[in-house]
Amino acid sequence: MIDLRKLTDDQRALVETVRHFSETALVPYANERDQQKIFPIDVLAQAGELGLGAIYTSEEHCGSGLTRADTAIIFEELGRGDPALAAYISIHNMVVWMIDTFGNDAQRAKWIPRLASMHELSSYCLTEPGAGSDAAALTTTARRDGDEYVINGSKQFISGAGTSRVYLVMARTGGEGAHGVSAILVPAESDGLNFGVPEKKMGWNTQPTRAVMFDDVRVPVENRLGDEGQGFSIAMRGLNGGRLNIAACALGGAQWALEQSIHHLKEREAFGAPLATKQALVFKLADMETELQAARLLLSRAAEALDTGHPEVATVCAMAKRFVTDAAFNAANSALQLHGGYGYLSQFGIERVVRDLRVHQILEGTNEIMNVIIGRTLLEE
Ligand code: FAD
Ligand code: 2MC
Repeated sequence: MIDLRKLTDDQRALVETVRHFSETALVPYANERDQQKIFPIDVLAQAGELGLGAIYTSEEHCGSGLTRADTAIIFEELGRGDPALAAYISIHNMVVWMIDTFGNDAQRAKWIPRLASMHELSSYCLTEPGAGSDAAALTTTARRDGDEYVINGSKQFISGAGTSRVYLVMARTGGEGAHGVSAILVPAESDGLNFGVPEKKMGWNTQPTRAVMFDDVRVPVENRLGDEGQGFSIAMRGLNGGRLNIAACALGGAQWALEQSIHHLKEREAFGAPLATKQALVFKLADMETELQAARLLLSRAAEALDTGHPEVATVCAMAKRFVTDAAFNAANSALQLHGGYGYLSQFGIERVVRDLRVHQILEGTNEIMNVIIGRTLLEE
């Protein structure tokens, strides 16, 4: 659990507000939303009213202007309530921050107020059917035609697709490799923009995942963020923070599963005494708590690296993403074991958290790719 004593007064107030939202608007409904595959956009609008649509976007441009350290705390609290929905809020925040950081005044004025309120939603479109981990191999093209780009190709696994009002699309405007990519905002109403059927998934059922197809989609050149060729770098810089948020959501889910396990071991009796009298089981709780505390420390160190512009920020964020999401999944899986057969039943919510957390080891860069990034830094001269 986040140690409230270590927080500033402002951070403590923030945690209390977000915790209340998480406990009232997310926890009680997470199981049903998972089972019915409900993406609760009304709840997202409530989150927007609390300032959760543009958490680390500057206040000057309608954001909440919070630090990445504050953001990690917020996503842990949201993740306690519903890791999958929290993760969608994280992806939306990543897009809004990218518009704020790399957009011009007109783009900020047009998009940020409506996205910050979460009455309108956004999606981040990097992955393609033929380019996942090797993202710089993407083949979706944006051909310049006068004052417009004509976009053709398809994106795979896009969170929020079909519901979002705007898609931030990484597309090829130049030659091969990372430097031929640009980041372009594509409004939902664009002609030629189509969506695949909602994917059937192991988890993350409280937000939709669909393919996005572009068939001669025309958007004005003014929809491009930054210069031509900067899109890959913009996408990666967005992901540094995104990886921390995704990790924080997983940490929150695991923390909730740990709390449920403590309660269960105290209440459940076997062999004439509560399970909490069995040292083997208490050792498991001790391991979970220790791993999660270590994860929280690494996460806060990486958030600080983003806040202070650490020169190796990409590597520090990769380490945190890898370690925290592995620790969180393992803790949630242990919680399932500690609950015995009840852990396997949907009504207790533990199996949902295990299913939801599994994908945090895969998306926003797989944990193997995080090791590629860390390994490269180790071998640099
Ligand atoms: P691959 O790249 O094919 O990898 C397959 C396996 O090979 C993995 O284990 C990988 O780690 C390993 N591997 C690949 N290369 C190496 C290497 N060099 N060294 C070692 N191991 C390697 N993408 C978006 O752009 N936007 C979204 O909103 C989004 N949401 C998603 C939501 C869900 C539910 C899912 C499942 C995915 C989402 N993604 C999204 C895509 C996600 O980022 C990719 O699935 C992920 O980056 C991995 O790409 P891939 O699936 O093509 O796997
Ligand atoms: N931060 C800042 N800049 C970065 C960066 C990072 N994390 N990663 C790469 N860059 C820059 C890099 O510095 C280089 O810039 P320059 O040439 O100007 O110096 C440029 O980007 C190209 O980088 P590389 O030369 O490292 O490119 P390469 O193709 O070798 O590998 C790799 C890049 C594997 C690290 C990248 O493709 C990657 O992160 N793959 C994982 C893909 C991914 O994370 N997908 C997530 C999709 S979103 C999602 O899942 C959601 C749920 C939203």
